Amino acid sequence: MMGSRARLVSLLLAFLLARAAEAGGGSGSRYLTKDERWMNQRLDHFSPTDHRRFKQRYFEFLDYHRAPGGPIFLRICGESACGGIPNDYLAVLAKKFGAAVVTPEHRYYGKSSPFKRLTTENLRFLSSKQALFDLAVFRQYYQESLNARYNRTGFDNPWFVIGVSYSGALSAWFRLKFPHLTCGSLASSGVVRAVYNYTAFDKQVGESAGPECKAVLQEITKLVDEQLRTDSRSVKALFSAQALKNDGDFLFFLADAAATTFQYGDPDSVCSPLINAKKSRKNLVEAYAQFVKDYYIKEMETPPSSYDQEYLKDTTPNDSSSRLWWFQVCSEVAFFQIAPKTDSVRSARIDTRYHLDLCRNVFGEGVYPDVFMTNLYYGGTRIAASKIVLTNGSQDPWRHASKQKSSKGMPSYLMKCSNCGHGTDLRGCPQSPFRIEGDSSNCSSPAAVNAVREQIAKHMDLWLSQCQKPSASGV
Ligand SMILES: *[C@@H]1O[C@H](CO)[C@@H](O)[C@H](O)[C@H]1NC(C)=O
Ligand SMILES: *[C@@H]1O[C@H](CO)[C@@H](O)[C@H](O)[C@H]1NC(C)=O
Ligand SMILES: *[C@@H]1O[C@H](CO)[C@@H](O)[C@H](O)[C@H]1NC(C)=O
Ligand SMILES: *[C@@H]1O[C@H](CO)[C@@H](O)[C@H](O)[C@H]1NC(C)=O
Ligand SMILES: CC(=O)N[C@H]1CO[C@H](CO)[C@@H](O)[C@@H]1O
Repeated sequence: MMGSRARLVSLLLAFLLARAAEAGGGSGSRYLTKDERWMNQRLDHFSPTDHRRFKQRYFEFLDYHRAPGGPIFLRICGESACGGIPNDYLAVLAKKFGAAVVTPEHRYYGKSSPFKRLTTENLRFLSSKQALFDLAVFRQYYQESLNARYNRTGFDNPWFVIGVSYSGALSAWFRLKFPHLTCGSLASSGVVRAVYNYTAFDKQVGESAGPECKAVLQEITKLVDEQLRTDSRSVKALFSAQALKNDGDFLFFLADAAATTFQYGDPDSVCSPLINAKKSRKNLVEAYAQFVKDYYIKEMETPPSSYDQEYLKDTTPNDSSSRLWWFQVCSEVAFFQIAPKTDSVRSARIDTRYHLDLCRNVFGEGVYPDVFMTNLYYGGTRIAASKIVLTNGSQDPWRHASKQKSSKGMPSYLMKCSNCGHGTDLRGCPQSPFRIEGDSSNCSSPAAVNAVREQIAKHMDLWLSQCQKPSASGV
């Protein structure tokens, strides 16, 4: 597949990992498997009259499975094409527990789209609620296919759901809505709380950068804002982003480029060159442009065009994930990464209006996120579930949308280190490029990460052993 590896990363895309793995090619060991399988999925789980179906892609990996009774890990794929099952820390856990790993692709993304044309009308079945029901149906389908393989009926293996980022939220919500279908859940950097004006994102970027780097980033923001007013063509050209006609799209692209480094545990890549430029009195905007071009555009393979609202309007794009995730943002979860009123790192022009205008421009009148209803449905941080382990990385701007306080049956762990970011428990440090088995040795505190991994394994062990096998009758 062509295109970016990190496109629209701070929209929360967890797919950096998958893309990085894909880009590696050849080696094969970056994926446990890439063998596609298919099931027939129901298009609308909530309509009594619409019985249409679509093809949903999935992957299975049985090499470590202690057959026939061993656990099954349902690794949830989120807001990106799902090209296989990555060989990250979950592989270590699967080996340890003798687990099978199965991964269905999220509806609409990658090869699992019910429609060729992604018009707003056709996107109406794209929601977390439909996706959760897909997972439940898949879980039953897969259990039955495994039973058929072992020539048995009514048997239920112990299941455990796992996800990172948006799929981390799905993992927690799956345990909430379908507790009879899983023994427990791991919600790694799981954004279980939909947030409308997500100012905490930018605040965390500033904190993760530290005072010196933050001050330089703020100075650059000021300079770019000025240059946009006087000569927007040349400042955009400096960043190879002249295609972005809308200043908001351009500023969002610039903000994301820096945020990505903190989110994925690589803060030096932006802070070192900028602090050096500041010390040697070099042109700061030029220094930032160099970083954006070398790191974000080239290394992370993020084309500026993926921020272009004109591109997002395309209903048959080469890479659909940006449009699809924006639809979920604009209809369900918002996470508008706006500038805080004071002391922001990003431009103050990235505000609520910018996001609402984008939603209307790209998807049409009437598409805006009802965050209140989303949190009413799932509970936000007051999610009333059990047997969910939540993990977060200290430098990750997304952790403020997760549940960072433990409560009964739902332990929450924070991994603290200078490069602990999004999904560090499964991905190690930095979180991109991809590390086989989520190597934690380059985390600034491997002990902090390994301690949380031990807790995950402990809870998995306990909850799998406590798992009530629901009787086959009645399901
Ligand atoms: C499957 O089970 C049935 C009923 O016990 C038995 O007759 C049949 O031989 C089994 N088939 C295989 C392939 O084990
Ligand atoms: C889409 O892919 C085709 C063929 O790979 C390419 O020629 C075209 O430029 C791409 N379009 C965009 C908008 O990236
Ligand atoms: C979000 O911020 C805007 C101002 O930027 C304000 O008008 C709006 O009321 C806020 N919405 C919520 C839900 O906090
Ligand atoms: C860890 O860091 C060292 C020193 O910077 C480097 O040589 C090594 O390749 C890194 N290991 C991984 C797995 O990234
Ligand atoms: C269990 C744990 O480490 N909880 C911490 C998570 O992070 C918040 C701060 O954001 C702390 O207050 C909690 O103690």
